[in-house]
Amino acid sequence: MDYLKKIQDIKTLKVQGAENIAKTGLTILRDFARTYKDDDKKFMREFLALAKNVSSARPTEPALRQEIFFVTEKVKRSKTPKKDTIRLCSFYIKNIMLVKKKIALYGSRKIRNNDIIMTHCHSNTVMAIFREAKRQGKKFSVIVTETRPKMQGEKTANDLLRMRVPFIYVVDSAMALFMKQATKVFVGADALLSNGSIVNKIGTEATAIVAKEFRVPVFSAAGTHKFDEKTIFGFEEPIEERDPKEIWNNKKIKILNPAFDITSANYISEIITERGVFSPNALAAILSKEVISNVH
Ligand code: RUB
Repeated sequence: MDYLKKIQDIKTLKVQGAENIAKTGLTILRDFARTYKDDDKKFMREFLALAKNVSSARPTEPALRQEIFFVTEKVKRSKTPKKDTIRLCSFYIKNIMLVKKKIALYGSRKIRNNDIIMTHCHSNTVMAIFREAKRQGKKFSVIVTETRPKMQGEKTANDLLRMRVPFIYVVDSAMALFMKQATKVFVGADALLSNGSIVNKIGTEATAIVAKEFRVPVFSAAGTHKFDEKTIFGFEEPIEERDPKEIWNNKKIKILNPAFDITSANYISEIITERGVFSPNALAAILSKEVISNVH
């Protein structure tokens, strides 16, 4: 496997969405251990360097960082590091799938017949909820925003086509217009913060503010491994700044291209996790308390 190419795929969004990114990160480490031929000491050195490299491939991805941290901390203390890397990575990859399955079930309970659900970007977790609701025979439709500049809305549209869920596809700037028809908003999240905010694709904040204005409830679907513990201790979640060329290849003007924005807890009705459905503030309090009791 070409590890640098795989890391590059994460950086260039060939691999997209927090869940896929975390799974790919773990797969890189697992395959590295599977094919490594030298002794354990050398393995450990190269493994830790690779893990660091993978972990920082997308700055706004606590799930990726967290999963890799779980593995590296255990491997550092292991007597059979190669074997344990393979075992741990496989375990966490499976766990990510299990988390998604539970969220799909809980999230599907929020969907009613005739719902018109707006979604932004492409979230594997939201797609799993839609798939489950469809499997249960619920009749709903979706409003998909195109999600400039990388048009992840196209991925959402293609998934919905395959699922045979009816949808319309609109430009991002039509979001407020179509919000008047929506009954719910479903989005994913890249990071959950200690103050109850979520970090998700740029445009999520505006969508949630407009939804509140029209009294449309906003649900974010995310595993608790996306909780960024560092935010409890005052660290800010880094917001990834991407290449301006993704928007317009024009060196004469200053173009800013933040990939994500932060939506305050005020604009989110509930967060759907594998441990249940919570108000953003309740979830942040529960997860923060767990971290704090481990630290002190
Ligand atoms: C993707 C994005 C998704 C979240 C959640 O951004 O913002 O909504 O990552 O996805 P990008 P998932 O395309 O820049 O990675 O539910 O799949 O974890």
